[in-house]
Amino acid sequence: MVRETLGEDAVIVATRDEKGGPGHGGGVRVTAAIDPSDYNADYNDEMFGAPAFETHGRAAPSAAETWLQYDAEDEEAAVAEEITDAMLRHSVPEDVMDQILSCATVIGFEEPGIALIAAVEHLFHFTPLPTGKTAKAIMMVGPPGSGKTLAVAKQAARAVMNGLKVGVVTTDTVRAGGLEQLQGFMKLLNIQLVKAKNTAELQGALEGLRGCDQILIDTAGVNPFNGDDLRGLARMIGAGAIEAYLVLPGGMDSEESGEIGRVFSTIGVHKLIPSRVDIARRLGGLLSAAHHGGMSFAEATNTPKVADGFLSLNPKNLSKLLMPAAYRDSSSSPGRMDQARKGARRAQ
Ligand SMILES: Nc1nc2c(ncn2[C@@H]2O[C@H](COP(=O)(O)OP(=O)(O)OP(=O)(O)O)[C@@H](O)[C@H]2O)c(=O)[nH]1
Ligand SMILES: [Mg+2]
Repeated sequence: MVRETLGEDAVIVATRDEKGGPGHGGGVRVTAAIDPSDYNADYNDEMFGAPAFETHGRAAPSAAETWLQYDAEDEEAAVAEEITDAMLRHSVPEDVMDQILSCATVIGFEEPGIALIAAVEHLFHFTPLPTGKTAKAIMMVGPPGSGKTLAVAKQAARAVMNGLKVGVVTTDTVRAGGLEQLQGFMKLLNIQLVKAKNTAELQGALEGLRGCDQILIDTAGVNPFNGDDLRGLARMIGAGAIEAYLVLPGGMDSEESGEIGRVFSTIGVHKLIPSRVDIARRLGGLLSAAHHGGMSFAEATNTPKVADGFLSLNPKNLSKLLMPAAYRDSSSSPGRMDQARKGARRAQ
């Protein structure tokens, strides 16, 4: 019925059972939307008259009240609408948006902020970078210029501050300037930088740093769509006990980021460090990378300064990045967080 009324591109944003409807003691309220660019004026206006109002980029017909209702008071629809707006602003790809929306709708909170936290908690995983001694070396990988070296420096600085013995290796030995940049950071931290230009040298370096609490590995940027680059990196990851983290900037095209996430996951990268979230207006690409690569969010970088460290990521922080307005008044009420957690579990 929605398609008949609004055209093929209409989407159902929310549905709700209504008590006391005509005939059978109940009914279903459906809230649907279309993009204004998809609105077929001739077709729709002929049937229902021109749209009575526009709601943040979506139009709804005015005369479909018999079965299709838009009610500004309808909290559930308002929740779905606010989350939809945020997802559209961040260019979240449709498949991820659908999952977030249906999850938020199933959970059924009255507040968009809480519903989004619950949906994010249900759909994504979060594994912060280790802050203590680790059995596996931490390797930063990703496309050129994504923020790998800065992430290594931030992690090294934090580990040194925590009193850990840190070893740092770089496999980025060819590119002009690559080495000097990290060497500069490491000098400040009083860490000797070890160079490894191939898998055998990396194995030797890991062996030599066995006594360290944490070993960090910086790598050269790779083209995710180049088989040789990818195979070379896969060999490096397989050189020893290594956990690889994909460092990927926000603000990239969502489809592109999703594909990059998927490609890196095929070579055993299952953790994601979003970078440059301070200079990105659209974070949909990061959700897409995590979703399509089956990756867990580690921590993010949101400053170019080593000493500022990472931005921790959890369902609440990520939701705040996506929809800041929803959290301005609600601060961090622990009761609400519990509610969101229960909701996420219910959805499971
Ligand atoms: N504002 C801001 N700048 C960042 C962030 N992460 C990285 N940068 C900057 O982005 C640039 C590239 O960062 P690098 O850490 O050198 O990136 P990379 O992945 O090591 O680059 P390649 O080794 O060339 O592949 C540097 O100027 C960083 O300071 C961030 O979270 N916020
Ligand atoms: Mg680098």
